Amino acid sequence: MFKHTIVKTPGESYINGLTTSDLGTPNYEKALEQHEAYKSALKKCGVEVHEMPKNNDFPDSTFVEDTAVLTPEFAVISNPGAATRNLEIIEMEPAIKEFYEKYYYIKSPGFLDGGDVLQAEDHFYIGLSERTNLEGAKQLKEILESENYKATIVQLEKFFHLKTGISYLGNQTMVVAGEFINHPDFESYKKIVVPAEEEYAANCIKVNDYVIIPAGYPQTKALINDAGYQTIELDMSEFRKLDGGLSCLSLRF
Ligand code: CIR
Repeated sequence: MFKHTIVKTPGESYINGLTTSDLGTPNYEKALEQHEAYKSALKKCGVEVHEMPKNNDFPDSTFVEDTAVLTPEFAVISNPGAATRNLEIIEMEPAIKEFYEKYYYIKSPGFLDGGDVLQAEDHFYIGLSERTNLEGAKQLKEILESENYKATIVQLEKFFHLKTGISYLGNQTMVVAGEFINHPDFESYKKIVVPAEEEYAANCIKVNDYVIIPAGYPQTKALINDAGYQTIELDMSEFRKLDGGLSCLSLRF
């Protein structure tokens, strides 16, 4: 069970954040409303929501997931791979230290975004992407193995971050899209296969008794419900415009 989450309010500069999508400029007011709804959904899932204040120096800093990897026993402060995001960790580090006594760091020349790290029970999958390099992935693998977790490094082909295309729902069940549908590293899991036209819905989060999914993906919702999970749908339009998904907006521990 998760007890805590950390989120960060988007600042007005959010509209200038990084993106590879052509979905247009986010509407700041709408992003704030969607962020409020996200916090309410987390609370419905029974977790405490610790909110960090906005920081307009870092347009993408509402995507807190990329700054750390958290386990029940220790925290790893990441070394985000985008130059404009790297210093987000300066504010995140003290926030995380309020909850953890044991922490590690990913250090240059290793780079790693938390969005490239997926935990399935005691096994972590670490994606190699535009943001996470082999050196960063190896550092994390070594940390995790020293703490008795398993770790597998996965080369991404098309997805932005590992978790853009795959989520873990517990009970050995993965939600998979695109290159992960038949990926050998995930062969042993039960799979909920996201149809190509609903690929964005592959980034969903299981928070205690609910799976939070993006609104507007009825086939994926039905598949997740049929597998026995209760869902909460959230409009994510303004975060999607900057390549963000549900997992990116919080650290859960
Ligand atoms: C970025 O390019 O870093 C942000 N615009 C989106 C980050 C999304 N984070 C995530 O998938 N974990």
